[in-house]
Amino acid sequence: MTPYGLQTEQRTEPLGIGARQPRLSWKLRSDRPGAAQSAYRIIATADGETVWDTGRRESADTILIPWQGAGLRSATRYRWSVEVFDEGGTSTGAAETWFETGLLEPDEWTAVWIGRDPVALPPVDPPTDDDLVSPGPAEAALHLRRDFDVPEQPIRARLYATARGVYEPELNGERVGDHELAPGWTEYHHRIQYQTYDVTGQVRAGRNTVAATVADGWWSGYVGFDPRRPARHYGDAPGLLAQLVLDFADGSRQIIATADDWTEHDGPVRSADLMMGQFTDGRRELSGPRPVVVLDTAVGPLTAEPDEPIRVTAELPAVTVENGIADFGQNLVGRVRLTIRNATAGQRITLRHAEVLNTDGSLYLDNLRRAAATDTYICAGHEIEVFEPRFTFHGFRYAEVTGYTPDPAEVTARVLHSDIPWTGRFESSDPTVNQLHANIGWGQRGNFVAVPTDCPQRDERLGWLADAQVFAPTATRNADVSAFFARWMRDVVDGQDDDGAFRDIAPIIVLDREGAPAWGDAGVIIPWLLWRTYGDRRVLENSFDAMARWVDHIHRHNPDLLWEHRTGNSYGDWLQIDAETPRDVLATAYFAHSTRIVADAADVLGRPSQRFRELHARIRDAFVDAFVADDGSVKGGTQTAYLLALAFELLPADLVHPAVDRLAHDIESRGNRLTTGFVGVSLLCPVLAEHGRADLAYALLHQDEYPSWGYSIRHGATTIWERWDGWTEHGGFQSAAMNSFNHYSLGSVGDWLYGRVAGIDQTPGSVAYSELLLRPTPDPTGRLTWARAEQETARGLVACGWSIDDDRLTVTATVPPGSTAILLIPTSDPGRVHAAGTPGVLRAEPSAAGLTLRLASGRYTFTTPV
Ligand code: RAM
Repeated sequence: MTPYGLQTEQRTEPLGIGARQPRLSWKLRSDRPGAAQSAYRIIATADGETVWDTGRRESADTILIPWQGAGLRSATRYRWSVEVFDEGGTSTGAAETWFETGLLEPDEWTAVWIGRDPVALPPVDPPTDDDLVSPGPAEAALHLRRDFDVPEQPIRARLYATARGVYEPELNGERVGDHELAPGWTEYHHRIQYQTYDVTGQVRAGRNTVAATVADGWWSGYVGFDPRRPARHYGDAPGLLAQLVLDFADGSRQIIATADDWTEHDGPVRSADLMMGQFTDGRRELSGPRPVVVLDTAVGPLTAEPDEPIRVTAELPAVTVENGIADFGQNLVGRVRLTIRNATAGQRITLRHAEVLNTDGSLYLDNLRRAAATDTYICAGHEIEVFEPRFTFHGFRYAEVTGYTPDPAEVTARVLHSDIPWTGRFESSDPTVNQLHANIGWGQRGNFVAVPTDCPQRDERLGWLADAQVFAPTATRNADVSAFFARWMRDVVDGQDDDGAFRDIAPIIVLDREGAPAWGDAGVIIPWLLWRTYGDRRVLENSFDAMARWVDHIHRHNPDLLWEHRTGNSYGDWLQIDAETPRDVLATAYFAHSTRIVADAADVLGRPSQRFRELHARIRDAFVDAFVADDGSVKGGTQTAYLLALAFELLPADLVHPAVDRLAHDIESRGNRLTTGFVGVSLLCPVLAEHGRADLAYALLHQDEYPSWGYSIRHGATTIWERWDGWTEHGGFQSAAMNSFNHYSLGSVGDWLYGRVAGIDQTPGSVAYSELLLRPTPDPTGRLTWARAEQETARGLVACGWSIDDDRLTVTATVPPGSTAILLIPTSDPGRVHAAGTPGVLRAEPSAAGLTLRLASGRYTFTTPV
């Protein structure tokens, strides 16, 4: 049994953390059935000295163990190792890793914010209106720099930096780090993240130059659908804060920090905006120098970046370039890199981006609304020049290149997103189901850009809460989103208003109103999900008061327990198909759901839960009294009305079956078609499968008539569409006013692909997959003949899958050390499963549904007649 995947604060080897009591985790692997950790020993060192030694601790814990060593020092590299002891008490392996602290004390920042003096900006050579695609007075990106001398090469050099805007640092003309669009987007009024870069190899003896280019980004550019750039959302102009710390062999230290002795310039980047695009004049040298202005003396609410930054994670070469349009074969998020040969100086090349094409082969741009998504490059006239905009991003599959005819091999799409470690894999025998899974994954990549966004292409790209909460369970399957969501939860909590209302979006810009049912509820649902999935108690603790305040807020304004008042901009089951679920039904169901979660969270945290338990029981009663008839029908009668009542366990036991039958009848009477919108769809297949109708869940999965996932795939979708009818044979494109082809919400079925099709889930009381519930579900329609999934969970690798071959069912399962599993093998002949005597099988119980096995950790294969 060996430890691997060591993490500090849910990250691998993080540079520059801010936590004073970081939490340490490791995973375990073993081929031996029943392997489990009985004890561990952590030893941590800094500068060669031991700062923490737990000794041998009798404990099975492997997740998020809080630091209890010596108080952490700033800017210090800590190494730690863990040795693990198996269930027999034998030491079986060790592994080591490191983390490094950032600047832990605010007074360690000597840097001040600097920016451009608007008066000093010479009126020469501003871009003409014709040059600029963005309306409004876009300004050239700031270039800020300072020369400095060092006597010798430092033994250690770190750059701590951030921007109001988005920035890219440089040392001696070379790029520093691999962050994109740093510092990302947070609720800037509460917090701006700084980044830490190891630049030891980039500083040399003698003269050096530290510099950064800063563009508007989320700080002062266009964000959301409010074209307010001139008014700016956070501040008038971008700025930089940077501190380069050099340590020399003799123990001395030199600090070069942003101050009034830096200079300001503008260079090739004439304008850059996340929505509008970037205009670069390759002919331009740096202007200036001009003096900088100190923006203000306060350092501001800085925090260390707690999760992985945005990075370029993949490159996709163009599949074809026809009529000037490059097709990358995949709707993605990022930007184009173009290699240009033998251009003339002043030659103008324009790139426009689109997700889909019109029938005449031209770019379909209407759905971008005000996002110009256009990059322009004026060539310098070199033999070879490479253009890639750095301070913008687009959602696109196609890029139209005008002004130059590129070689397809020299047009590349560079994919960028928050670099959440990819941890999941799902595969099946059906290419359409695999394509659906791929589309869901691409939707996740493209919309996890600093915050979880609704869409990446139009003038919106906001952190919509409902989208995030319906998709979050799927997101946790595909990737380790623990640190990503924990960070965003701070924005959600910071956004809560004085009355206790969460909002529709976080960070808050453009919309400043109370959250709607299923939207605001994300503030309760996501911390609970992070606890359940990752065992992250801290995020639950940090969110709990806000969670309780949300439920109290709804209760206070709805004393009769039906959530009818203060529902914000109640969106209902957003983008459903001709099946309006009554808003009070949806809202009250969510009120009950959130209240129960708050009660459960209170129990976990050892806080009083009784008040919430009672409230939950009363909301349930009120729901049934108001909306449920004696025959099991639920007001509105929509699929989503039934799904909410069933998923949130609001119905009396005797009405569950009648309600399931009504739900099934509605689906069947439409020819196995769904009507669900964002809210209902996340519950659809899971509820059907849970209530014995896996046949219908699979029928919906395989449906390829409108509306269905299969329909979009049959029409070429490579991401999940915002709307079932984004494009239809009967109606063409939906209204361009709201028609994204890359929205993850309707992709929330991904959770069910892992959870039920392949079969990886956990029992209700399990935390971080401590007790697996493995329920591989062969396809009653017969279309799938096998499916399997793998997930790198917080404890280690979990896998489950099944295949049917010649009337024999084979089920495979992997249970990591420290976990146990309940595996349900669906067979009519439980007696013929060769399970007895298999090492690791703790118990076997036949039932009508098949054979239930209780398993210790290990790898298993079982075969049985179907
Ligand atoms: C749209 C967004 C988002 C949704 C809201 C209600 O504008 O794209 O997906 O949550 O509306």
